[in-house]
Amino acid sequence: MDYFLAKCSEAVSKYDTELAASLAEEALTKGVDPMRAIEEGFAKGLEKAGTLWEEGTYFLPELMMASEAMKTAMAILKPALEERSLKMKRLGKVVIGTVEGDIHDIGKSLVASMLSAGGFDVVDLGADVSVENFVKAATREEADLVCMSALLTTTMPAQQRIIQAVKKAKPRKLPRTMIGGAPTSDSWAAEIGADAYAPDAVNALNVAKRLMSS
Ligand code: B12
Repeated sequence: MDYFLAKCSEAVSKYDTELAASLAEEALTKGVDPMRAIEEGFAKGLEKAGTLWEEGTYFLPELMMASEAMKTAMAILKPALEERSLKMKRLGKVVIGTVEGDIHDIGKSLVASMLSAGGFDVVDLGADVSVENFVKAATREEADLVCMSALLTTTMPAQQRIIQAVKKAKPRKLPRTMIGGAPTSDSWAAEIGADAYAPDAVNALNVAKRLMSS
């Protein structure tokens, strides 16, 4: 298993999209937990590609190709995650997106998949989502929870603007709010009035469940 997960990681870090796709298919036929294949396999490869980029070994095109390999694998595994979700008790409705000015969507998509696999109905707004579109979707969907991802220090303040705008819009049902993304933290959540922060997809599901029951 560890060898298989290491191969998944390497396919992404060496930006081999074809191999990543065939390993994702293999994970399905072998019955590997799709979330495990993503978190302990493919995502580790992206982390490695990120480190190589930070060191100056990789350039942006290589990092983008590694991201594509990761996304291809995730797309193949997604139906298996959704199938698992259908069997679960519904926990609430989530609106999720990456904030405006920020195109990093891999972590956000992972959180969306995890929440969906855990029994939430998830409306994924994508990346670079304006404050206005977050508010519109939260109101339209009567969301229980609004989740905001930011990967850049320069885009973190948009999380605060969204929280304020959602409150100001006074939707019929005021949703709870959860933030995440590498530069964010518990203390940032407290500072901007978010109900919660989670460091990764697994914790995001646990925290979201807790928010729904409190
Ligand atoms: C892949 C990547 C890219 C890809 C993105 C592809 C895509 N479609 O997403 C590309 C190449 C396009 C890219 C572009 C840029 N990037 Co970039 N990128 C990364 C990298 C290497 C990995 C991010 C990633 O996907 N990680 C894997 C996922 C699974 O992890 P994650 O995103 O952290 O998500 C997890 C948690 O944070 C959490 N989480 C995430 N969202 C949410 C939301 C909620 C609600 C919750 C609860 C939890 C949660 O759960 C996730 C799963 O466990 C990071 C470095 C790093 N180590 O983070 C830099 C990084 C984020 N990028 C960086 C930069 C500077 C840029 C660019 C400005 C570069 C440039 N000069 O053009 C542009 C930005 C463009 C823009 N306007 O957004 C910097 C940001 C620095 C900063 N602090 O501001 C980083 C940190 C690299 C660095 N050290 O310099 N990037």
